[in-house]
Amino acid sequence: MGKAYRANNIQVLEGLDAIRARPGMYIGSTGQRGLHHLLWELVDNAIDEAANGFATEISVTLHEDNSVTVEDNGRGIPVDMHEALKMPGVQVVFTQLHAGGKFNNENYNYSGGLHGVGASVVNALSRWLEVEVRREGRLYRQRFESRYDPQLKKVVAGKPVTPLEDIGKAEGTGTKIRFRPDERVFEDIRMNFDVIAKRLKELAYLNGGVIIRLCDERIKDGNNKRAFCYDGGLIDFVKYLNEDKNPIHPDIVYFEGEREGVYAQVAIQYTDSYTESIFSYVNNIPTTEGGTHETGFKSALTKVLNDYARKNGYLKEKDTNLAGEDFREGITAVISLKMHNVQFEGQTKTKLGNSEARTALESIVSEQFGHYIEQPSNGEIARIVIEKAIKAAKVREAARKAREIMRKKDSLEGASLVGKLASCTGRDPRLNELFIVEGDSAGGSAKQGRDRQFQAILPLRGKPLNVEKKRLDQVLSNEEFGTIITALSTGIGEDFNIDNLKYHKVIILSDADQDGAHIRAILLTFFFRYMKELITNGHLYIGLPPLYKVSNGTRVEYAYNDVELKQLIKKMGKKYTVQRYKGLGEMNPEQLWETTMDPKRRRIVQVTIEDAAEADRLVTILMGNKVEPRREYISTHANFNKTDFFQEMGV
Ligand code: 0RA
Repeated sequence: MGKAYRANNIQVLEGLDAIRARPGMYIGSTGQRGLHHLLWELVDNAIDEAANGFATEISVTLHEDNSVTVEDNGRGIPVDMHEALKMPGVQVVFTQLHAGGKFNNENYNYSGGLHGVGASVVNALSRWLEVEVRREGRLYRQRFESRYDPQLKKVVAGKPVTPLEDIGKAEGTGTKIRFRPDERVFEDIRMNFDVIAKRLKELAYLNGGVIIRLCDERIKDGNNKRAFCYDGGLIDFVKYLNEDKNPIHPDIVYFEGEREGVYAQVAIQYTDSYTESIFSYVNNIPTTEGGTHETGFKSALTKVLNDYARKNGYLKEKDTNLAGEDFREGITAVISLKMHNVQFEGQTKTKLGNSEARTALESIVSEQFGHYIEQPSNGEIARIVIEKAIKAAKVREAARKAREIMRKKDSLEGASLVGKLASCTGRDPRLNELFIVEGDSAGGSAKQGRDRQFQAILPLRGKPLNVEKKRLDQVLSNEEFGTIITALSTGIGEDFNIDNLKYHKVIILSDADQDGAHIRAILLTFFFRYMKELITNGHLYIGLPPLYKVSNGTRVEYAYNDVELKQLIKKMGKKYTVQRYKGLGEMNPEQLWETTMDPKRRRIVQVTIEDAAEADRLVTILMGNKVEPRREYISTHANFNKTDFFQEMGV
């Protein structure tokens, strides 16, 4: 082995060791999320190969030993010698940080900073990794391991334990990578079938025509395989999102275009719903917080439709233009961008910041959608959309008046409008908490049991209005929601301003029964539809009350689930009594404080939106007009316990 080679090697190993020293910097965390990032990294590379027209099929296999295989039928990673590094291309890709063609440009932030960091990161954080490449009629293989070195007294990451070997003849081309996440790095190395299936399905929609397979060999009951392939791409995505809604025109509008290095695809279909469902992606990454591309899309959509409405007599000379939000009532749209030098901003780094994306979308949508709508055969769609918007504008005006009245009432009656609200004395919103409590009796206990310095209580009487079936003006004039909106001070919908939020923790507290689950679902739907930022900024929580009280004369303890109950009973000894709480109202103020409100002892779960498109679909199914899909959904997801419920809802 020559001197130069050794020198090279040392440098390489230091690179991978740096990844192991700070995994969080490369994959975000060493929990479930970070673990799955390893897989996304490899899937991204394969998708890239497919998106560029070199691969048609990608498969992911979860093995019994928790290793994972990602295979594609692309060109295969190059096997020839890298001149400067004096090692085969394959070895470069797996041992050099940021190696590989797509990382040559430092600013080419392909995927938002967390994944897209290179196959070398996967190697560094794996116990072992094996790669097979089929190219030019031959099969090649190389293996890497992360082993403990007793001399160095540490694990040396991702070291090649074989050279790249020519195994023999082979047909076709492609890359197959199998890796075992290292249990010395990750809290748990078991990947989640549902999480992976959901993301692969999304990728199949975003990359129309690519066949993506998933097989979980750890599942033995037969239902362990999925295959996704959507020749219609975004068109099929919109169809899927609207499956349980009522479209008001049969054809899905689709167009694509490229400007200033931004390639954009857009699919649109309107339904009779009152909500706006726009989902955008940049390089296959969801931009949940929107950004410049959505802004450009919206402004062009508004302009094209206003121009058309005026030209075709829907708007008279004296009429003012319709507002953007009017043209977006009932819209379902997916926007997918491919571009370089992506800048992500916002609280959760899911907001696109590139200004060229705004101008590109403005230009593409104006031209293509303008052209589409001008076709005489599309006059019917134009009429339907514009008439819906005119109706929406009228309702918006009514809602504005309702809001006006509420504001006046507000300033006149001050706190008495929120008469039911027991506010707190502290004035720092960052420290303050608002409990939205089911029922007057629980509300009463909460008011007495709380720490009034930072905890405010808002009791809800009966079931609130199901907002999914209502228009904004009806939501605003509803007493329960009116009170919540006033208490939070943020405004709602387009007026929503997170800076005015009076309580940085908003905690929903409902009973652990069917009714409580329904009330919680309605409240989640309300926040999801009208105050999404409350969720994306991490302010919304669900409080978990205990299910059982166990006492044995001397001690009283609480159990929050059946497993805990069993453990408690064991601990308590022979003589004990168990009380099952049927509702929050059964607890006295002290008990409610101890079990559910005291920050030191309570259990609360933060509500998050992992996948906005899926969350939207589920909210529609669970809260919308169509009864059949809901029945079906509930019967196929029979295990409807509390925690499952909001996981299932996707929020
Ligand atoms: C660099 C160059 C070439 C292919 C790839 C990378 C490649 C990487 C991965 C990772 C997973 N699957 C992949 N497939 C291909 C092409 C070199 C050439 O043939 O010209």
